[in-house]
Amino acid sequence: MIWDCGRHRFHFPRPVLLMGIVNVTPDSFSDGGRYFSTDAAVRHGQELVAEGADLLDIGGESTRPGAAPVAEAEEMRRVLPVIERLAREVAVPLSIDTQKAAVARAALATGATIVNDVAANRDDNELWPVVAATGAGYVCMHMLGTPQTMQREPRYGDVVAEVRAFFRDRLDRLAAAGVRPEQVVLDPGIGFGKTLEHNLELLANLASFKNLMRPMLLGASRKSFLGALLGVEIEARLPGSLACAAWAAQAGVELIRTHDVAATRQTVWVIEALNARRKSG
Ligand code: HH2
Repeated sequence: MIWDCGRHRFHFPRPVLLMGIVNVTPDSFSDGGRYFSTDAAVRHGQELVAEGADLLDIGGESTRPGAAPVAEAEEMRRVLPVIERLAREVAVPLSIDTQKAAVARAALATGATIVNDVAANRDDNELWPVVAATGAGYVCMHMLGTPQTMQREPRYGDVVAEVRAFFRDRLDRLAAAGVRPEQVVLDPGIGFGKTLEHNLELLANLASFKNLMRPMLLGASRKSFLGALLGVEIEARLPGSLACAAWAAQAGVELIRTHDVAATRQTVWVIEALNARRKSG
């Protein structure tokens, strides 16, 4: 399997790819405000690469439940200088975490090669022509509703079946919009319109998305379902986040989005070293 992201290309199977998170926001749920200046964000990106990040995901708008939407010009003001500098200073592919076509277009022109779309559930998805025209990589994430509405009593009949049907539908629509399947990575969107039970069901059944024949991305890092499950605040969610990373790596997930690259790198290395020595039968 291949993932094409502009001038970068990944071949699978290969060791799990770690996507390090660079939030250039004042209000992100776990690290809001810490990397809000361009300098701090760039430095953080460099540190994550030194820790072993294979990609960086740069976002200028928080998607936490109830987050205030950010105007297009402000989002660009936050992320473009960071992307411009990181594109010069690190060798790994850069992803833009945005819901806006204009921000995606500008980010790709500035040095990003992947669009991370948490709003892939929108019917009027204006990002797709941008992704088709540029050949960028595309992360297609499942969300129920919008960040403003998603945690208001989310309901599913069978969350795993519904997310799988969503992926199938989006792969068809993306192809119709001119986005090649090789550009697409699928993400079940942990915490985006899901209860604790929904998140656990999705995690427990990650392997059931494998037959869609596209790489999978998982973002569970420090998320509130871990707080609900374990009764711990954000600063104490690393062990739970690493358990999810180990579980995902074992289930064959190709990309893990994380705030804690060094610790996640160690975790997946152990899983990979053990899998490489497993005797069949
Ligand atoms: N989670 C967050 C943001 N973007 N993108 C993908 N593809 N998958 C995810 O699970 C995902 C995502 C939320 O995490 P974070 O960026 O730390 O917080 P915030 O949105 O508050 O900035």
